[in-house]
Amino acid sequence: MSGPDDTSKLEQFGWGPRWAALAAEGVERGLTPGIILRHDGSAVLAATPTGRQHIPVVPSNPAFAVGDRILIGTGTVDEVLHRSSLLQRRDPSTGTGQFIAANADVVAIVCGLDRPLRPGRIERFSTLAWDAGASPLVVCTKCDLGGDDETADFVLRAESAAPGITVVAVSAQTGAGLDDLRAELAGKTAVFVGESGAGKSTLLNSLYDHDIARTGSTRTGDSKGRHTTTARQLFAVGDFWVIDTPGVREVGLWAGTDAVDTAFDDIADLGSECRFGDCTHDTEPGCAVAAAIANGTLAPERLNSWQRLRREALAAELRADPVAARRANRQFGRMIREVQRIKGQR
Ligand SMILES: Nc1nc2c(ncn2[C@@H]2O[C@H](COP(=O)(O)OP(=O)(O)OP(=O)(O)O)[C@@H](O)[C@H]2O)c(=O)[nH]1
Ligand SMILES: [Mg+2]
Ligand SMILES: [Zn+2]
Repeated sequence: MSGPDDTSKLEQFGWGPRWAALAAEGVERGLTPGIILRHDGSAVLAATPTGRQHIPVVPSNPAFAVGDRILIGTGTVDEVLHRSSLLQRRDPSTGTGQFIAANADVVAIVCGLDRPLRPGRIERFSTLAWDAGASPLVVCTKCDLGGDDETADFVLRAESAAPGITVVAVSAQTGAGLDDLRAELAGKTAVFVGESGAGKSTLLNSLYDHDIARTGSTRTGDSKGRHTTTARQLFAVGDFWVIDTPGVREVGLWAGTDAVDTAFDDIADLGSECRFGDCTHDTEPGCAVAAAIANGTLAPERLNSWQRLRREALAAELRADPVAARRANRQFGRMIREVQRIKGQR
């Protein structure tokens, strides 16, 4: 029998002891725990102990995102439980932060081999991931379309855009690399981001081994997608979870400068050797970054991206409310990055 205390329907979507503890006090007050599975703007679909429930979004609700663990009162979202991460981007229409997903451990940046690799997107999404308090992961998909050399070159270019970040090459069509990806995601929640048509939903379906998400063909000629996925949605896929998202045209930065430095830790490391502590690596004497570019160990594009993203992050920081939670998330991002670095040294 399933009653309000039976959380097995929630566990299926990643509910566990941590969430039960955070929800306990609210549940005692008679609130129902839930997980937001889908957000359609005016309503959300939530998993609850008694099954799925559509909940209208009303202006007095706290802001929430797919993946959020919530407490439901009389048909409305009363509370959002403290998040472990929150992925946001700058909303191109309002210029402020827009929630993409909550409580994801991994931001999987999906790049299709049928289109040019855009390092700028990888840099932007990994910055957003660190800012969110999640780890970036690059997934190069549609590898069946390229030969071994082409795939290796694509992966190499992805690695240069995201030094130190894991890059997995897969094909949803042949199944190549899927087990590597499953191993990366085991026990975690990943949010799939990337251009429309990159192959996010198809990849989700192949990982699940059944069609659970709708996919669409790309335009012939330029391989552009048709914005098939229209809402963010959380899926349970065996021993991990995936939040599929609609492809976005623009990845506006809504992140702190700390997150930029975490994504560009090659520059941050070099920067610690500059003569001036606040060196902008522009025209200052004794600049270790300029020296690395001169001797060919750092690509000049890397510095250009860092400068551009830092300016954008600074603007976002000035606009954003400096809520303590965001700061805490960034510190968490730095910490996991540090742990990964130590692991990489072993
Ligand atoms: N050859 C090949 N084609 C693929 C692969 N993965 C996806 N595709 C094709 O790429 C097209 C777009 O795939 P989708 O999964 O809908 O792309 P999406 O990233 O979810 O796009 P949006 O929902 O619009 O953001 C479809 O025609 C897929 O069949 C793959 O591994 N190999
Ligand atoms: Mg899709
Ligand atoms: Zn410098």
